[in-house]
Amino acid sequence: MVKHSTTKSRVGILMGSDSDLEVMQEAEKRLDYFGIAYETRIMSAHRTPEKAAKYAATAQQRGLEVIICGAGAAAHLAGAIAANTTLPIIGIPIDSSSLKGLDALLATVQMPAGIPVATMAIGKAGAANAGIFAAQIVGRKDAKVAAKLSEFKKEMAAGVEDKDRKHQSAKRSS
Ligand code: RP5
Repeated sequence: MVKHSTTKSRVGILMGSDSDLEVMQEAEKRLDYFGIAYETRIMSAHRTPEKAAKYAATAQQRGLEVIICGAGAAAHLAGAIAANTTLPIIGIPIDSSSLKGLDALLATVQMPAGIPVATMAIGKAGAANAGIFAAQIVGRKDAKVAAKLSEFKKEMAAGVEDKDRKHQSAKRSS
């Protein structure tokens, strides 16, 4: 599966298998919200190692600013991509195995010194945060994205205030 925007992609979203797609769509949704062009690709550190290495090695010259990698089980995708580029890499451990992502978390987070991977939480929350974190990186050079990030935080706070108001008034009327 390949998703191409009409404008040039600034973020790459990679996943080890199409079985990761439901989780990784949480990252896509956030990038859509912030209006950031991205491309989504399926490639694997184990099953298509040469393709993954080539993707990483050419990413910067193709205009990507950050790469999000999601993988489950013995998850080496984020580390393998980080090994072949100086772009910032965000890793998402996917809860696709019988160990429910704990294996992927340890494989993604325990990088040796010199090859950093910014590792998010396991599963959908991690994918959502990866999208937001990528926007924060892009937003350092893009005022429109930076403004949208501030707006996003305010909207989130307003949502919590609203829940609190509803909860208080439900308690009063019970
Ligand atoms: C990993 O193995 C993938 O990222 C996926 O989470 C997991 C299972 O892959 P499939 O067997 O569903 O293709 O490489």
